[in-house]
Amino acid sequence: MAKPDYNEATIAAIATPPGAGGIGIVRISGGQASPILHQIFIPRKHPANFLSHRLYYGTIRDPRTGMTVDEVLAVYMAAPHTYTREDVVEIHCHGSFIVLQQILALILSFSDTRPAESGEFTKRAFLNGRIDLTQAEAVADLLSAKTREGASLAVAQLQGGLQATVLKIRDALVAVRAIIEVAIDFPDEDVEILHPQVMDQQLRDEVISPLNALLARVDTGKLFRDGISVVIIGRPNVGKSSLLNTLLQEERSIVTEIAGTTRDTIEEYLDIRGIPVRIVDTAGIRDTSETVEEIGIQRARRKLEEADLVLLMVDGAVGLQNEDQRLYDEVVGKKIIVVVNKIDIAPEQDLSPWREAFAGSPLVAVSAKNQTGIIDLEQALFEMVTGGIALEESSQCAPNVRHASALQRAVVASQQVRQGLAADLPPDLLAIDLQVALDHLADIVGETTTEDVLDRIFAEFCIGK
Ligand SMILES: Nc1nc2c(ncn2[C@@H]2O[C@H](COP(=O)(O)OP(=O)(O)OP(=O)(O)O)[C@@H](O)[C@H]2O)c(=O)[nH]1
Ligand SMILES: [Mg+2]
Repeated sequence: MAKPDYNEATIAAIATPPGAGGIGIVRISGGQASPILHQIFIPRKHPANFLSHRLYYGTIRDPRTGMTVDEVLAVYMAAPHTYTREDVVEIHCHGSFIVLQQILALILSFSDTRPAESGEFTKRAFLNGRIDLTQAEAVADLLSAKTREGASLAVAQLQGGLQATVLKIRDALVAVRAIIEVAIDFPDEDVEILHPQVMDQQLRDEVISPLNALLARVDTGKLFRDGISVVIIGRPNVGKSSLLNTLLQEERSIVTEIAGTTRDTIEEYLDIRGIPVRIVDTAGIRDTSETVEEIGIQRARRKLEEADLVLLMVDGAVGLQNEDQRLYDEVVGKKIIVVVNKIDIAPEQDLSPWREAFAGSPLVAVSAKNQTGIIDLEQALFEMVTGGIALEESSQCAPNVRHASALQRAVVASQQVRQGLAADLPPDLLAIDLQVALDHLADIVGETTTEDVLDRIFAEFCIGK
């Protein structure tokens, strides 16, 4: 991959989120960082030169008007021991959007300086070789993590967990390639250079099996990173909104004894044992001639289509209705948990009729009103989406979808090398498939990744990171 002329312009951006805050930070990276600091920052005590990685107290002043913009703390960090490996300056000012904008505008008024694109600081860290692509992706994952577990996965990857695993597999492939290259260079050698069984075993144990182990963790990664969408459906008045409120521990949805209370879909976010869950309360489904209610029911059905998991709620107090059965038949094929609600006033505590009606789906009895059975419900949900594997057991490496497709291709190519060995193919043909496998691994860490893929990855970042 050719390195673009990234180091030409100095970039600057506000690194803290919009809105008022105690402190706001403007960040500069590139060759102009230090000269700009010298021109706009007046330290309280005048050092001849800023020492690297020291915080200085002073004011930001517009050199053309002499106007003071803010009292700040400023730090100059000399390359290469910085986030981007370029000279970096950070100005910590008061967290006022106006002040931040003024300081940024002042910086951008210097020549060879431009606003940073989204993720551009991290992109420079990657292009300048401080981090690999999996680590750059981990930065984005960390910033958007919705649960502690999601964040811990991202941190492990940021610290090179995935990179180290991939590079170890690559070393094993390189070792196999070295033997094949000797065989190519000395075709007439009497001694047998290729030991097909040994190489086959090496490929199986040190390449394909660890690649498959990584692939097995893709779903776990996706689950804890992206989360799932859960929809509560059921007849009117069974207690769907009450369940939403209980799960959220807040009176989010309106609850009344009138059937048809919820008209629109209501979406909220939950953390269920580390899984980010988007939960949707819907209008009770029934035949109705009422226009607003009918639109609400259509929306409920649409949400149902997008859902990863359905909580089908039934009313334990009134018993099984034909409509419950019809709804179940409608969603069958999806991940379903049947929630028997109002167990506190159910005439019958025996759940077997319900189990019979909804055989094949886990069933939990709750009282949304009294908040009982909720832990069981969360447990059933967790088991259904994780298959019961906790995050710790599934290790700290969790490839994303981009990694997964490269890993998959590397497995296919490595299998082809094994088949070639079995068929006694000449070493130069074996070398071709080996190279394909190596290229896919290089793609994961970002050595051969194309510009448009990089652009897509960094476009997902926020400005200032
Ligand atoms: N005894 C008892 N009553 C409950 C329970 N859950 C809900 N209710 C009551 O049932 C009625 C309907 O509750 P909602 O949560 O509004 O039901 P819904 O399914 O959202 O109803 P719609 O929005 O009309 O579809 C209210 O009077 C609740 O207080 C429960 O676990 N036990
Ligand atoms: Mg409701």
